[in-house]
Order: sequence, then C-alpha cells, then structure tokens
Amino acid sequence: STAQIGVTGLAVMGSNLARNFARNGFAVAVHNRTASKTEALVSEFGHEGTFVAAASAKEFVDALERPRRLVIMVKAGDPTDAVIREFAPLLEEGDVIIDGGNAHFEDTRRRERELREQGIHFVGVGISGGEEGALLGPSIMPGGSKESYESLGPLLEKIAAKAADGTPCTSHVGPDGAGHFVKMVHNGIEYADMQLIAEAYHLLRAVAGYSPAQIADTFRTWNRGRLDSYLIEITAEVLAHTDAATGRPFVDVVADAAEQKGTGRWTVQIALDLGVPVSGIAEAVFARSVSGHADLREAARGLGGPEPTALAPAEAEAFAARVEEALYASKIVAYTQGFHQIRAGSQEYGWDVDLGAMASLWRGGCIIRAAFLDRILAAYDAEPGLVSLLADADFAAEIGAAQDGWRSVIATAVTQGVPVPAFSASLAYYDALRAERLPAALTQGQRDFFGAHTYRRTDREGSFHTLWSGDRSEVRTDG
Ligand code: NBP
Repeated sequence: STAQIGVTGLAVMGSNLARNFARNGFAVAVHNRTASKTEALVSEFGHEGTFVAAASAKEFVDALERPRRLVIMVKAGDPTDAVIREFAPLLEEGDVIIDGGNAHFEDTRRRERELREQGIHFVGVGISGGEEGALLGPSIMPGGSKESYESLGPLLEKIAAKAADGTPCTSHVGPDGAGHFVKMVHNGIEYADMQLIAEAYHLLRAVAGYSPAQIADTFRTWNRGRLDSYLIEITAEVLAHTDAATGRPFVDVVADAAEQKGTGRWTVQIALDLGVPVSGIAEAVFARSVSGHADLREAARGLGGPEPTALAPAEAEAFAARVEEALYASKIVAYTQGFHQIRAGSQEYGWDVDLGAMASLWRGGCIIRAAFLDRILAAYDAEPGLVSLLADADFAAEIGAAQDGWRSVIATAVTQGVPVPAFSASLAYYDALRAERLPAALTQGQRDFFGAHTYRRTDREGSFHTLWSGDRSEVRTDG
C-alpha cells in the first residue's frame, strides 16, 4: 500500500484529476471499469509522477495507504451507486470515499448517511473548471465530515486553483451534501451570468448595430474593468472567431438552441422548495428552454411586433456604456440571489456554510471566476451575517449608480422587441425589494375571498377573515 490517494473512473475528468495529484507529488492509484483506460493513462502520462495502476477493485483498495482516500469520478447517478456498492465492502472504518462527480446533493446526503453506518466517511465534492481545471487546478467544494477534511484537505489545497493572493480555491463547505449543493448553486449563477452576457450581446448586435467582431472588442474592454471575468473573456473569443467553412462569424452559423445538463434546473427546483426567489437564474434556465422549442418558435414566426432598428453610430457608444451598467447591476442581483440560496440551504440542512469562504474559493479555477468575487468576499468580511448582498453599502451604491442605464436599456429593449428576460427579472427583483408597499396585500385579499385563507393587518396583531359572502364584517381567526 503505497498510494496516498486513488482515482477510479478515468474518463477525461478522472484522468486529469489523477494527473493533477501526480504532478503535485502524490502517489496515485488509478482504476477504471474498463482496464484498458488505466493502462493507456499510465503509458501516456506515467512520466508525470507516481501512478499505481490497479486492474481490479481489490488491487485498487490494497494499493491505498490507510485511512484510504479514494476518489470516484464516474458518470453521476446510478454509476456512482454501482461503484460505491463495489468498493464499500472492501473498505474499513475511517476510510474516505470522495465523489467528485456532479451528484445531486440529496443523493450525496443519502450516500453519506448510508456509509456513515459502516464507519466510512463519504465526501461529496463539487468540482468546477471543466477538463482544464481538473488538470491545472479546479475550484473544489468538499462537503462531508470535518474529520474527513482533516485528512483530505491538505491534498485538495495542493491541487486546487489558487486565487490571485495565493489562497487555495477550496475549503470545507459543510457536512454531508453541502459541497454538492454549493456546486449546484455555482452552476445556477453560471447560467444567469451566461444569459446576462447573451442579452448584452443581443442588444449590442440588434440595437447598437455592432458586428460580432466589434462586440468582441467591447467585451475585451469590459474585461479590463469591473466585469473582469473568465466568462467575459471567453465570450470575446467566441465572438471574434470566424467559421472556417463559410468565412462567416462563428456565432452566426451555430444553431440558436441552447442545451443543458440539469444543474441549472436543479438550482431552480431546490430554490422553489426552499422558497428562495432566484428569478434571474430561473429566467436563464427558461431562456435556454425557449430557444430549444423549435415548434413553438416556428408557430410564432408571424406574430407582430417591432423589428429592432440599429442606432446611429454616434449614439451606439453611449448605448453600449448603458448596457455595461445593465449587465453589472443584473450580475449583482444574480449573485445576491445565489448567495441567498446558499444561506437558505445552509439553514435548512444545518450546514453552517461560510458565505465569504464560498466567494473566496470561486475566485480561481471555476467557470464563474471573476474579479467581482473579491468584492463579495469583502462584503462578507465586513459583515459575516449579511442578509443580502444588496444590504452591503458598496453594492447598494454601485447598483444605485448603474440603475439609470439599467432601466433605460430595458426600456429600449422592450420598445424594440428584444427579449431581455434576465435583465428585466433582475430589475423587477430590485424594485420589488425596495418597494414601500407591494400588491401582495391585494393577493392576500383575493386569497381570503375565495379560500378563507385569512390575512394579517398592518395596524393590529392577529389573523383575520372577512365574511365576503355575508355582511363583509371582519372576524378574528386566531382566538
Ligand atoms: P463521464 O461522466 O462520461 O463518465 C465516464 C466514466 O464513468 C468512465 O470512467 C466509465 O467507465 C465510468 N462508468 C460508467 Br459511465 N458507468 C460505470 C459503472 N456502472 N461502473 C463503473 N464505472 C462506470 O466522465 P467525465 O466527463 O470525466 O465526468 C466524470 C464526472 O465528473 C461526472 O459526474 C461529471 O458530471 C463530473 N464533472 C464533469 C465535468 C466536465 O467538464 N466534464 C466538470 C465537473 C464535473 P468505462 O470507461 O468503463 O466506461
């Protein structure tokens, strides 16, 4: 038993993660259901470090020093359960199973509970950064017991991305499913970020009249400011790319139907269960869904409405500056909603997640890495119990300064018939929260009318019902 860690499941993610461990000086046992992949990995990359190729589950487990640490990197869902069933009987008390796949956090909670009975630590780990991140340094979100992090943490800190200040982009998120939950919300925010960027692109194209190459330049400029982020950077690259076959902008030859693997949808489903308004994330998920409904779009082809007309070049630049403000303000709302969801999940499941630490570990390696996360970290440093990012004085001031542009861009989009569901849902969230009175009072009246659901009053304690079908007098219903 010579390996400090093992990786089973050697498709692209598992292979790259194993190589990352090896390149950082750890001896890694490697195993895959189809053994030829194990041999291929070792023959191609064996020179990068110390690999121990294991042909069977037994060999794999025997290769690991105790307490064993073994990473499962297989397709999420039933394959993960199958692998756990295969390995668990071979393990001993105190061993740690790490699931690095994109598991649903409820599955992680179940697996953790079941394995705990056997004395095995089960650690669900969210890993972001794609293939390249897995190899060069991902953002790592480990759940599971505190005790398991003591044994695992030093290895993860070594292979994780580092933020600009050198901090490893990993820390113990919280017990059982906390890591996979936070990874899920990360992906939800990623959906919102991407949709907001797409809406900015759409407006620059249709209203500012910019070409994809000009928009690439605009994004490059924005990437040197407060929007500095991986997603803005790659957006510029995609927009500047020319299709080799046709010589046209790449973005014009790609079918405009966005696909999804499910983590954005999970974020919204769980947000509904927790009662957290994540309207920006939800609109991003729905926008992909709308784009994919070829039948609905075909049936709506002839519907009337304005055709966007491009602004005169002299006005386009000022418009683009307002789009930047709309994008930034909406981005603050997307993160406000995402962090609210983490706070709510943490309360619901008793995880005690440190929100500032989550902002910190997203600063490098992951898809939503951005200069902006330093600002969120600073907000939670100043006030760890912050109820909402919008309650932070700096964010409130920034969104206040951006809001004229934000409103005017949405007004223009509506007038010109350009759909901006995430921009406008974000602004609606902002306006709803700051409203003195909401029409929810009327909603309560309607509910009391048709269902005797009762209401509370602004001037007295208690719960009340109006006798709508009688003399409309009011009765107190709570004794
Ligand atoms: P895949 O998700 O494509 O899974 C392929 C691996 O699963 C192979 O090693 C395969 O073994 C193994 N496997 C399957 Br399928 N069923 C199995 C079973 N019943 N028993 C044992 N092994 C089984 O690989 P991936 O794209 O590298 O992703 C791995 C995990 O990482 C997934 O959960 C994914 O969601 C997650 N993730 C992916 C990314 C990304 O950017 N791709 C990022 C972050 C997280 P075989 O070789 O014998 O078929």
